[in-house]
Amino acid sequence: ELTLPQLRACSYSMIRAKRVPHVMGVEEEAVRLAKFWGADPELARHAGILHDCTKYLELEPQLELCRKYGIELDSLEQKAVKLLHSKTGACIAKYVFGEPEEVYQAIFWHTTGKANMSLLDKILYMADYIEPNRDFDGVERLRKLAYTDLDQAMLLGVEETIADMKQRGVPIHTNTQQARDWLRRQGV
Ligand code: DGI
Ligand code: FE
Ligand code: FE
Ligand code: FE
Repeated sequence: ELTLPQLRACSYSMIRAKRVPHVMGVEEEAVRLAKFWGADPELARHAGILHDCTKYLELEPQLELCRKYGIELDSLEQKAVKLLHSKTGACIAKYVFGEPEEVYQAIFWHTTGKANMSLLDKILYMADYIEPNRDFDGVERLRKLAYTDLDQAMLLGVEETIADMKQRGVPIHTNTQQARDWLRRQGV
């Protein structure tokens, strides 16, 4: 069992220095959201610390980790390396750092979202989106909404992500679409 400073040091050593402030911000925001919405702040903290730990692996080592841990990939995931770090990060969190299933799930779904997300899944997804170092048009509105109506904030976040990817000509993953459809059906 690692102490928190040890866990942070491990995670930061796996990524580039320029990403460390983002990961610190996600830890802080995830803890704040968890306290506010009644999730376990320590699970949120661990998910935040580790969520991007495999962000800088190339496609081949990402695919190798997916094979090693039995993660099945669809055709988009096999070529879109950005979709893999959430899955491989989840595996490292669980099988290397011994994190519980809830942390595994939250990290696994933090990039695309999915239908039927848990409270902790939503908290990590939103913390990644609105942590204090994020700066984009509309971030203040999303920050307010995340502490007013978490599902509304999720829907807005997923819809903005989809609009952004459409604009850039990037294919949208089915899990991202299913996250949006599910959030819309929640009547938000
Ligand atoms: O790891 P971060 O940069 O902190 O954030 P993230 O894990 O949310 O990853 C964002 C990246 O993931 C961004 O480059 C777009 C990509 N992404 C998210 N959803 C989809 C996607 N890429 C594709 N092709 N399809 C998606 O649905
Ligand atoms: Fe990420
Ligand atoms: Fe994100
Ligand atoms: Fe992130």
